[in-house]
Amino acid sequence: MSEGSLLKRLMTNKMERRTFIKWSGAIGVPVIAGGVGTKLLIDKQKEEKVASASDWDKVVSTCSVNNCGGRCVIKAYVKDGVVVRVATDTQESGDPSIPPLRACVRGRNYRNLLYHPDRLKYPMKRVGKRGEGKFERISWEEAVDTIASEVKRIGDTYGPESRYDNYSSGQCWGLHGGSTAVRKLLSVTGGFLNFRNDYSSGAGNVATPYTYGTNNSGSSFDSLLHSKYILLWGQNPSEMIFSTPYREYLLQAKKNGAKIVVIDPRYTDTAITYGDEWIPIKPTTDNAMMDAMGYVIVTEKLHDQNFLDKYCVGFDGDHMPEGVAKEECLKSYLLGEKDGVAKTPEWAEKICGVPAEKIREIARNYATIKPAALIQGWAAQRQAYGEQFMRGGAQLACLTGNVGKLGGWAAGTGYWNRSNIVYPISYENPVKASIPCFLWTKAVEQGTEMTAADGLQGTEKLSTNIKLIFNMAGNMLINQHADINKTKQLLEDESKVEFIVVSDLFMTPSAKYADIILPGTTFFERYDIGVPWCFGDYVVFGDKTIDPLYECRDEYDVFAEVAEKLGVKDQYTEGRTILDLVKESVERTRKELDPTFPTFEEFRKKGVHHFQYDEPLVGFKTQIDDLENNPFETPSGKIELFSKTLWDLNQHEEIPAIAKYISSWEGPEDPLIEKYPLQLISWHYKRRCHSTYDNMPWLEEAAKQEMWINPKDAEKRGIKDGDRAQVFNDRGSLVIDVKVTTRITPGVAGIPQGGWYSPDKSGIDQRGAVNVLTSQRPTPLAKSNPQLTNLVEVKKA
Ligand SMILES: Nc1nc2c(c(=O)[nH]1)N[C@H]1C(S)=C(S)[C@@H](COP(=O)(O)OP(=O)(O)OC[C@H]3O[C@@H](n4cnc5c(=O)[nH]c(N)nc54)[C@H](O)[C@@H]3O)O[C@H]1N2
Ligand SMILES: Nc1nc2c(c(=O)[nH]1)N[C@H]1C(S)=C(S)[C@@H](COP(=O)(O)OP(=O)(O)OC[C@H]3O[C@@H](n4cnc5c(=O)[nH]c(N)nc54)[C@H](O)[C@@H]3O)O[C@H]1N2
Ligand SMILES: [Mo]
Repeated sequence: MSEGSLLKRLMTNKMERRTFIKWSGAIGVPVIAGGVGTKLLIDKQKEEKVASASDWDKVVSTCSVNNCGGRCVIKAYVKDGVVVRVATDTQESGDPSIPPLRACVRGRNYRNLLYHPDRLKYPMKRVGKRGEGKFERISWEEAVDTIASEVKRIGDTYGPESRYDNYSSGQCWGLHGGSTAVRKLLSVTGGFLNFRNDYSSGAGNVATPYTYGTNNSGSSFDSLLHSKYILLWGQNPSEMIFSTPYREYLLQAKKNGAKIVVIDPRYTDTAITYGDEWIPIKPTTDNAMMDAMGYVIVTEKLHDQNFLDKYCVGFDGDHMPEGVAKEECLKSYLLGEKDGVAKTPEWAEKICGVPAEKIREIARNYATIKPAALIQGWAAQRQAYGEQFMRGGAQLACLTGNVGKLGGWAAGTGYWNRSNIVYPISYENPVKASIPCFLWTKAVEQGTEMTAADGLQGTEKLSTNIKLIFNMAGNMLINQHADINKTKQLLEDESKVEFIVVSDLFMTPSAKYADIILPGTTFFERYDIGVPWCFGDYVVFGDKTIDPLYECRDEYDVFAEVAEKLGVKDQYTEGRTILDLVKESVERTRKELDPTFPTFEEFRKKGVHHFQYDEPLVGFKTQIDDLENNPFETPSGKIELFSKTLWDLNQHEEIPAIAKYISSWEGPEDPLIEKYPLQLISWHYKRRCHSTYDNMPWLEEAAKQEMWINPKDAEKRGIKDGDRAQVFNDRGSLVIDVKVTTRITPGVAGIPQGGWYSPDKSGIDQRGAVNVLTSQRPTPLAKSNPQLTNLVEVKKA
């Protein structure tokens, strides 16, 4: 089928879903779309003829820039302008230092994304009440005109602080997503209210630097080949992709004989695949176990006193900052010298549920089997007191002297960048004010009342509440932010936010709250460069595989037209197209950063560029090797187990100077547990990237949207495996299928995050959109999202 006839059929809107699926499987290689069972698939494969090179015209290397930590190679097989097949990187180099950049189940689904019959096809404007979901097709001209006039009107009426680009991560690992584009536009037309931080590791991002002076703790994953003991604390790389090659290194580490222990309320795919042991724990209580491990390590004299003396502030009374009493030190806290509570394993067991003897064993192993890597996931810091979790892990790494050592790991949040390229779009926002990203709803409601205590920076007061929101490739307006019901009410009031622009590929729950919807392109339909997360030492070329379908357009180009209407096109584009941006990035990277970086054409042909590093990156090695010349970036120049800066905030109950267990609201010790007896967590599911791909039946088959609860909790409620259940608290209610399984700790319910909010007439969500149950109360220090701290009750639906 030629591109022309495909487009024609897609555009007539007459193609039924079934016809479409049939068609999309018609060329050469089997394609699986909605509702095809595995058995059927196998039978079908037998019948298919083997694909051969004559079935396609070219193979193009490209890359998604969604917000998952991996960045894999996608090979698109194109025939007559149609992507007929996708494959991935299968190159087995035999060199464990360069594992192949293989796509996961989501990556193998990308053709279903590109040709999904529900793609947004043209710009639309809202015609019903906001949130009602009624829209009318408009021309691009009207869309551009409306946006230009609203950007101007709202800026003129309320000032630039009224304009906001919401956190959104659907396109954030490339050069030119919608957010980058709109921020440039707003910058050259007066500015916009900034946000800081993210929803991923927000508490950790702020907390870890109080210990280490930076968030760049941790080491590159190839260093695990040297580890003898690996503690994956709330980390689940089998499902949650942090880095594409991570799992290969973990596997290799296991083969090398490293013992791997997983601490998680769920018996995860990671625990099954790599774990020698699974330690179930109650959510929000990790710091109790950490404290008890510290107690064991110190009382059994397994701690590295030399390391603590030389590199750290605050371990014992002899190493305290001036002006602070000796008994405020970490050791004194662990031994209970001041509060009378020794942080024994028996003390911790009552809180976190991990048997005291097991805590002892893990503490001893972690302190004696060296080098040992304690790697922390981020879910346990998406909790009410998430700051403590991140600093608590770092504290253990220091007690055992595992920092700065090959095969060790400094714990903490753990970023590091090994894939430096030049980002060609830069802008200077004339507005200096910024809010923590999680508090955007507060800035809509009470922006002018916000103060430094709410994390407002760059100004003492905001002159206005948020009045205009751009939400580019994100589902944060509704789905991914906490407390959906509260947010809905806020956005439905058209006198508050006066204008909302959403760009997306689908009519998501957030898109329904738009005033103007822009139909975006997928990565197949544009040029880009994909950059991996933490420690990824490569970049992937994002080749434009086909022209945009329907009337879909890149945000960069749309805002260029808006800029033209506002008379600032040159400032906005600086004369560059998207292709120019990619070329500029390549050329400037070669010139400014890495002369071995390929030329544009070479990069395009190779698809991937690996940066060369002679050895693994070991976090803080330079400081540990030579502290005098390389102090830590903390006020004292040392690792601050005790932070004088935090101490001086004088909020010791919720923001202590040393990391410690704080009994959490909506945790197991909150009296509210009488009414809502289950702790509800969510996790990042293998079948989605957040909410992205929730509408893909093929992936639903790979991993279904369902809630895990333990047989003990199910039995009490008369719930059987496969039943539908209602989950509720004071904030909301949802209905979801239940998986009854011993893979989750009793007292805990788990729902994979990212299901699309789908309320029935009475407002009860039918898809398991977990954020109808979550809270907007921020963490104390970072003002970040505690979206995993929730108490709920469950009943049979
Ligand atoms: N309860 C709970 N809530 C959470 C979390 C949790 O663990 N639990 N996790 C939080 C975290 S860590 C994060 S990062 C956020 C993520 O939240 P978001 O940043 O909102 O991420 P997504 O839900 O993936 O939304 C991305 C949107 O971009 C669209 N999109 C994808 N590709 C493109 C493209 O090329 N062009 C355009 N125009 N659109 C595109 C997708 O269709 C999707 O609607 O959620 C947070 N929310
Ligand atoms: N497949 C896939 N990969 C992704 C993403 C995705 O949506 N899908 N999203 C990406 C993004 S933006 C992010 S920020 C990261 C998220 O990375 P993380 O935040 O690390 O991932 P999660 O899956 O939320 O949580 C990891 C594990 O922590 C467990 N956990 C939950 N609460 C607690 C607790 O209180 N204590 C302990 N010890 N464990 C707990 C969960 O059961 C889960 O198995 O993943 C990235 N990778
Ligand atoms: Mo995230």
